[in-house]
Amino acid sequence: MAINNAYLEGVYNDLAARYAEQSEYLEAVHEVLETLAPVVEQDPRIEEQNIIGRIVEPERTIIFRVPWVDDQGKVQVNRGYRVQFNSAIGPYKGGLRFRDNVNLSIIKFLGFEQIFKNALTTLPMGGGKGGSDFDPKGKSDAEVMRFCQSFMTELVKHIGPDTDVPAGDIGVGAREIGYMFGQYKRLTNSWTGVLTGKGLSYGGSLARTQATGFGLCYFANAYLRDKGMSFEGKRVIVSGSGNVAIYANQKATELGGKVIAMSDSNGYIVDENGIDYKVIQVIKEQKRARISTYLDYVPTAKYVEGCSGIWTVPVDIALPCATQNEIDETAAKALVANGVIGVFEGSNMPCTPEAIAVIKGAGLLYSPGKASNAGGVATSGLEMSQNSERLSWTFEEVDAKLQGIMESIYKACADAAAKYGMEGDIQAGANIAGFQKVCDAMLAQGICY
Ligand code: NDP
Ligand code: 2IT
Repeated sequence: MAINNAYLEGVYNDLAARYAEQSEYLEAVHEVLETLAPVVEQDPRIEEQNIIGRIVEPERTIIFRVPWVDDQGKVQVNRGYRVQFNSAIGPYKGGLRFRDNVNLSIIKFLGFEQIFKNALTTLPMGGGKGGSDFDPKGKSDAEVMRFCQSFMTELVKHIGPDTDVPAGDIGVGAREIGYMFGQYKRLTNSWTGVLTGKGLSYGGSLARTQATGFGLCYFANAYLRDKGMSFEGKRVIVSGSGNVAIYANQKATELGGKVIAMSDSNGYIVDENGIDYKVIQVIKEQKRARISTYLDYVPTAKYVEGCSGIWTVPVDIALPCATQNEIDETAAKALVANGVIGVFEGSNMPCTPEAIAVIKGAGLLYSPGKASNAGGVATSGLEMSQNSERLSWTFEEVDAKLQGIMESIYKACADAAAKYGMEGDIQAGANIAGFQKVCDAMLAQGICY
C-alpha cells in the first residue's frame, strides 16, 4: 500500500534515505504510516509539531560491547543493544531478543512496534526493545549465565523500574531473565521490579508465561465471534514452538480448535490427531531439543525439513508465532488457496507487505501483531503493578484481566477503523488507536523529545 499523504511521505522518504540499510525498521515504519493519512489530515497539530518526524526516531539508542568467557576459556565478544524509543505514556517497556541475526534494524523495528502495542494495552508503558547477536542455542547454562551477567553489567546503567523495564523475547526466557535479574540486584543492591517475566519465586506474575499465546487466542476469538465464527472444530497452524507458540496451541485447543502443524527454524511437524502442547513443552522447555524429536513421542506424525512449507498445510486458521517476515507472498497465496479464514499474528511483523496485501485482498480476517500479541506485554504491566504493591494475584485474576484487555483491544481497533471510514480494517484500526494515545501525550508534553 502507498503512503497517501505528502507530509507522511516526506518523513518516510527522509528516513529511507538516512537508514537505507535498515530494511526491517523501514518496513515497520511504512506499515504504520500507510494507515495514518486520515488522522494526520484531521489534526493539523500533528504536522505543525512534526509528531511523525519525532515518533519514528528513537529517543535514545544504546549499543555496547558484551565480552564473555566460553567453556573453553576463550574470550568471546557480542554486541548488545537497547533502543529507548518513546516514553510519552510511561517508562520504556519491551523485550530483549538474543539471536545470531539481531542487528540495529531488527531492534528498531521491534521498538517501533512496541510503542503502539503498549499504548493499545491501555497501561502506562512507553516503547523500547533490546537484545544481542548472542544465541543461547547450543550454549551451556554456565555460558549463558556469564553472557547474561556481562550484558547486564552494562545494561544496568540505562534501566530501572521507573525508567526502562525489559523482558523476554526470542531466545530470552525464564533462565535468561533469572540470570540478568540476579546480576542487576547484585550491582544495585536493590530489589525492584526492573525486569518482567521473572520466576514465580522472586516476583514474577502467574500467567505471564502463558500470556502472549493465550492473549493471541482471546483476541482471535473476539474477532471470530464478531464475524459469527469461533475456534470450534477449526484446524490450526501455529508456527514456531517457543513461548508464544506453546501457549497459543494450549488455548486454541481449549477453545475447540485442533493444532495440526508446528515448527522450529529447521522444519515442521504435521499431526492430524492434533499436537499436544505438553509434548512440545517437554521438547522445548525441558530438553531444549529440536521439533523433529516429536516423532519419538508420536511416531504417526510427519516431519518435513525446512520451516517455510508449513503454510501449505491445509487449515482454517493460521497463527504465525515464530519470527518476522515468516509469511511471504507465496505462503500467503497458499493460505488463501487452502481456504483459510483468518491470519492472527502472534509474532512481531510475521507477514511481509506483499503477504498482507494478498491476505487482505482475499478478504481474510487479519490482525497485526501489535494488537493480537499485546497480551504478553500487558501481563508484564500487570507484573509491574503487583511488584509495586508488593502483592501477587491468582492465576485466575491475571488471566481474567488479560482476557478483558485483549477484548478491549479488539474493540478499540474495530472502533478506530470505523471512525476513520475503514470499517473492518483491524490493521488500520490498531495503528490509529495506538498512535492516537501516544500522539495526544506528545502534544501535551511539548517539544521535549
Ligand atoms: P522463543 O525463543 O521462545 O521461540 C521462538 C520460536 O520461533 C522457536 O521455535 C524458534 O525456532 C522459532 N524461530 C525463531 N527465529 C526463527 C527464524 N528466523 N526462522 C524460523 N523460525 C524461527 O520466542 P518467543 O516465542 O518468545 O517469540 C516468538 C515471536 O513472538 C517473536 O516474533 C517475538 O518477538 C514475539 N513476541 C513474543 C512475546 C513474548 O512475550 N515472548 C510477546 C509478543 C511477541 P528455533 O528453536 O529453531 O530457534
Ligand atoms: O514483543 C513483545 O511484546 C515482547 N516481547 C514482550 C515485552 C514485554 O515487556 O513483556
